[in-house]
Amino acid sequence: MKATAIAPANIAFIKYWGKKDEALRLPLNSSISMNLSNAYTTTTVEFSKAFPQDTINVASDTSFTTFTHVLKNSELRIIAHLDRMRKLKGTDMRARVVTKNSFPAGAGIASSASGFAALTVAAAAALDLSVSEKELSILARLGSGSACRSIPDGFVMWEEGNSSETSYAHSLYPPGHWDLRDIVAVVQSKPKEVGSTSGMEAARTSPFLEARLAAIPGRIARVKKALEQKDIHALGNVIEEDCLDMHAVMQSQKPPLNYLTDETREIINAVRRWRSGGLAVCFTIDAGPNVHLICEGKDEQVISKKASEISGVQQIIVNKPARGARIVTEHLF
Ligand code: 2P0
Repeated sequence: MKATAIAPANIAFIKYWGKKDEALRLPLNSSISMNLSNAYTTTTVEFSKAFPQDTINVASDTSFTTFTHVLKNSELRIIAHLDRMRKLKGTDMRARVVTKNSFPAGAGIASSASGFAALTVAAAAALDLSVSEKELSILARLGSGSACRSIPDGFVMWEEGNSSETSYAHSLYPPGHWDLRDIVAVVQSKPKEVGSTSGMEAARTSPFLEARLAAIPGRIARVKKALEQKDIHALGNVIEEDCLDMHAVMQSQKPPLNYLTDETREIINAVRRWRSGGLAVCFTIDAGPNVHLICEGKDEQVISKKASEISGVQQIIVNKPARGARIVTEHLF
């Protein structure tokens, strides 16, 4: 009753910010993302009648560190997710979970998408549940919304739906469809003060929310067309528009939420300069100050070099489009 899964983080081209049902994690809008090859979580889950309680460990390269009280919230979310999986199987067996991220803790890359996708797939296999990709995506969504997008391969669309059964992600294109890059310019590695779950609870207090939601269907169509035609300029226009609108919503919420720093703005300005100079690159930013630079594979080296030369950029992580969550044979314990 032991299984291990690996799942990628993903970067959203059309963002998820705000829920129409907090408990079911039903989003206010559909979103589109790309799975990331160099930012993933590996998770081993074992269920046994012999375990008196659930134990959750985060593996680092040299040791296993049990979650401390600081991470109590994450631990409770993980146990609630194990409860969901147990209920499906009709068992009360406790679990041992060991999880490890490919990216350093606090690299500023959200780990809830890759984390809950890997946990879902590993737990389903360990319990020998027979579930489809769609059902895995729905289950992952209940753990963390964006995790549903880390289940299918490559370029992925999360259909908002209007019930738990209709809100799930599916692949638009496999990873090999378009040789894109997401070059993450890390400017801050400390954990964010306001997490996405609590941050987006106030989305409805922004006067700009309705305007953004009204624009989403048109943007979804534009991203789909840009992906189909592999048009980096069209893709860049729409993803920057949606990213800046999401941050306008965040900044006009009550209380306001500002994730952008001087370093973030400096990189945005640099991207605009590079583009004026003829480079095909655009930016997108999640709930944190780090900037994701989206470009085609042929421009990876020049853009990575330029980004690493900006003062304040501590680290560069280069990602290609990746497969979704999958079972692997090598266990963490
Ligand atoms: C996204 N984010 O679409 C957006 C962009 C953050 C900014 O999905 O409450 O951690 O667990 O469903 O999945 C982060 O949201 O929130 C997120 P929950 P989640 O990638």
